[in-house]
Amino acid sequence: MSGGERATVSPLGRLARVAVPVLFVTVAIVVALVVTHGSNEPPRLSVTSGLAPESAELSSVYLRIDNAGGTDHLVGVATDAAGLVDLHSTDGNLMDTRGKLTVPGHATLSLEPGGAHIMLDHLAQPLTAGRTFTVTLSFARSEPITVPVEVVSYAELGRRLLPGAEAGRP
Ligand SMILES: [Cu+2]
Repeated sequence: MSGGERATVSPLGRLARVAVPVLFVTVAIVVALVVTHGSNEPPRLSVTSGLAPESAELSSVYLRIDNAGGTDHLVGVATDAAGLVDLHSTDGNLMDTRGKLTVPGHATLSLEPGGAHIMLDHLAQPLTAGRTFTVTLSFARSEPITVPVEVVSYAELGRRLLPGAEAGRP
């Protein structure tokens, strides 16, 4: 009998069981919104000039995006040099087309051999060493940025992007 009474929950108790978690969730959401908004500082991007290996058909663009502000996303790339431009990530030999690449806040996004890169297909004309063209990068938050890209031989690309390997450092 007394056991049955202990199992009985009063209407107020039932309300508390529902209201307390709802209150906690509500507070958590509000705190999350305030924190998110508080850290929502504008991105401050600067982009290095790019390098592209010479090719008659298919090439890549490597460059570095430095961000002295809040997070942004690289959402598109345009160039007259190619009919098809994509953002790719590389996992081993696998290239995946990506819709966007995150540019972390107060950090650098490096597009480099073996990692994420801009893929150029259906080249308007063969890319020969010494040529330059431009790419325009579009971002979710920042204004578009146009930078020059220099076409170099694969050997030169290695020297410029992998100086450690060239110098024989461990
Ligand atoms: Cu690719």
